Amino acid sequence: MHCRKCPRSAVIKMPRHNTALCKDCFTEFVRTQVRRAIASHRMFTADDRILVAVSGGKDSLALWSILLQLGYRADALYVNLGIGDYSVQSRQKVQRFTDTVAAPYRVTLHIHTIEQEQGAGIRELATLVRRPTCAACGTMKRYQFNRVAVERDYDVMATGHNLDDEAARLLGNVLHWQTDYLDKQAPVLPASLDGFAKKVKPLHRLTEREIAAYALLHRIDYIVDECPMAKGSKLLAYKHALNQLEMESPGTKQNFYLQFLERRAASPDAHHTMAEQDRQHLHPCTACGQPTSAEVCSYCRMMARARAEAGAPAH
Ligand code: Q46
Ligand code: ZN
Repeated sequence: MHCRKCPRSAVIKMPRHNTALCKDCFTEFVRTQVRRAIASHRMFTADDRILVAVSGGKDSLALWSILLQLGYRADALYVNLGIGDYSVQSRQKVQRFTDTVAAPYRVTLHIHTIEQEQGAGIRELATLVRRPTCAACGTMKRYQFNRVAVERDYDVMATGHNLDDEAARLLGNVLHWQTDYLDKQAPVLPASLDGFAKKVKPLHRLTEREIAAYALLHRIDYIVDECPMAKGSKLLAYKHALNQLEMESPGTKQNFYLQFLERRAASPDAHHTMAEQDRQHLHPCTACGQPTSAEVCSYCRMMARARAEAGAPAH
């Protein structure tokens, strides 16, 4: 099988683009998709300081590596969730990547360890506050990423969400007509008010398979196992369903998600409305100062409940 762009041998077949590419042409394809995402959604510029949320998985490490190679100033934050062996291994992968691939760029890796600061891992914390682990984890990660981005003065926070993640989330939101979530599902969430970091998803045009191939071809050593708490999640079921459709009809995922974005962008004042809504509904949490629509943010409520349940004095 030959590369469709040059005489070399192809290393990957890409049915959704009806093509096959060699390592160099595929690398260029991946970088072009990222550049396109950054430019068309005005995610950041070469002067901006970016904080990449890394988990040790292929998406976030590939994202960090691509941004550095494209010449962006990108540091990273790793939140250690304290989930047994999974967290031990993912922490090692992140550290190794920082010490090897990222080292020449003189980056900073920030680490937040939940067990150290909260006295328990995310599973124990979730049990204490009687919430599903992934819900508690989502609240925790959102809070810590936003806090570090704002406190350390980063211009923007980047996550490794890919096309499969976004299409699966869109499918879930559509199936349940979660219109509030649909409004918020964008590759860019603006820093609508003080205390809120701008959030971007530069990999949203690339599939999970393409990113895995990129990581493999560029010898990015990542944790292959999913977080054990992801087992049985709805999102995985939606991804599976979309993969079935994609096999039958290549391009389905991309059409579904990218056309959703195009249609929404065509509706007047889409982003303005989102920022405006935030300004109207959000104000500083009375406990920590981060933006929230309630008096006290969900993170502070969760931690207050954990302290109460553990019998420690709330503060
Ligand atoms: S890390 Fe956290 Fe995910 Fe693990 S506990 Fe659930 S939400 S599955 S992206
Ligand atoms: Zn708070």
